[in-house]
This record gives sequence, structure tokens and C-alpha cells, in this order.
Amino acid sequence: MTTSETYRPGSGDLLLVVDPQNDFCPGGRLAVPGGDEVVPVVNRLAPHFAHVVLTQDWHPRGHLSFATSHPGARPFETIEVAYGAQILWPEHCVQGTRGAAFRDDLDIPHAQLVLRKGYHPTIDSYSAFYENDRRTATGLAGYLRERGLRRVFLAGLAFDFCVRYSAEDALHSGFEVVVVDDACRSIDVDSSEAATRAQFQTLGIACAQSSAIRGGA
Ligand code: VGL
Ligand code: ZN
Repeated sequence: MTTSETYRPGSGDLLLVVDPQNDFCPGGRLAVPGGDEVVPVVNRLAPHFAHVVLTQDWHPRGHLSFATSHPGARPFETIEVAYGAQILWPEHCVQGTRGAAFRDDLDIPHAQLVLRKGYHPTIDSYSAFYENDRRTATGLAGYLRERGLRRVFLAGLAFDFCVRYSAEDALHSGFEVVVVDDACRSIDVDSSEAATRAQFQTLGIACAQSSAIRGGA
């Protein structure tokens, strides 16, 4: 649902910036159309929040989610793995590479935690909370609870994968969730953007514009 509510971030609010990395921007290995355009938006948004966490997609070479790890397979094809369906991707965000680094124009020096995900060789991790087997926790829910953070504002890449699953898991983990629509961009594989919007509607996850976030920190 799209809300016209305004938001004033307070001490219980977190901005979670998902995967603002070179490989998800034009010129990168898994470029999201307009991915670079989220950077100035999150740079403007971040000063409204006392608490900011960044996620970083961080795969070992030969990761299970790479099409190149499955002879004969092509990127964007879906295969069955031990935990169910998995879309295969071009190699991206390989640990320690330039593609895995944050964008040089990202300017959020007060971010408090960088949470790396996707480092298990045989499990992908879209969500910042649970890996794709839906069982392996990243520890983020515990971190947020211990710090008294209750509401999560999400921004970043990609709207229809890592932002989507992070938003859904945040909700299921008991947090309030607001997705900042204009601070995200989609990959859009097989209408995944429309499917994400429909699912947010079903779950009652709010989509807001960054201009509705005022004041705070
Ligand atoms: C992502 C596909 C593969 C994302 C990460 O950040 O949305 N998508 N790895
Ligand atoms: Zn990935």
C-alpha cells in the first residue's frame, strides 16, 4: 500500500540500506536499471536517521547462485536446489572485488553496521534477516531487538529481491516496515516488480516516498 503519511524518524527507527554496491549499478555484473539513482536519494535520507545499517551482498567464488557454477545453465534461469527454487545470476559481488564494494558516491559515514550476506557457498541470501533456505538467520533481528529498534525503513537494491525479502522478513520478525519506494530500483525478472507490489499490498507493507520522511536525527 502506498501511504501519504509523513514520518519523523525517532530513536526506535532504523534505515536499512540494501546492497548499494557497484555490481548492482550500470556497468556492474548484475546491473539494476537506474540502480545508481538510489544513491543520492539514500544520501539525502540517511541524515534523518540516528541509526543506519548497510547490507553488502558478499559471495565466495563459485557461489551456488552463479549460473557459471552449473554447467549448461544460463543467468536468470530457475533451478531446484536443496532448499527449493533458486534463480541463477551472473557472477556478482564476489568477496573483495571492486564490484562488491559500495558505490564511491555513497555518503553515509554514520552507518553503524555493515551486514554481509550470501557468504555461505551453498545458500543464497536475498533477505538481510534469513538466507534463502528460510532457516539460517543472519543475526540482524537479534541485533535490532537488543538495540531497541522497532521500525525498519528500507531502501536500496533490488526492490524486487533483496529489499522485498528483507521487508517481508522484517515484518514476520515483528518489526514495523516502511519501504521507501523512490530509494529503490527493480531488476524485474518475469514481472517480479509487480509481484512484489502485490505481495506488499497483501501483507500491508507500507510504501512511502522519501519526501514524506522529515525531521529526525
Ligand atoms: C540481489 C540477486 C542476487 C539483490 C542480490 O541485492 O537484490 N539480487 N543477489
Ligand atoms: Zn547476490
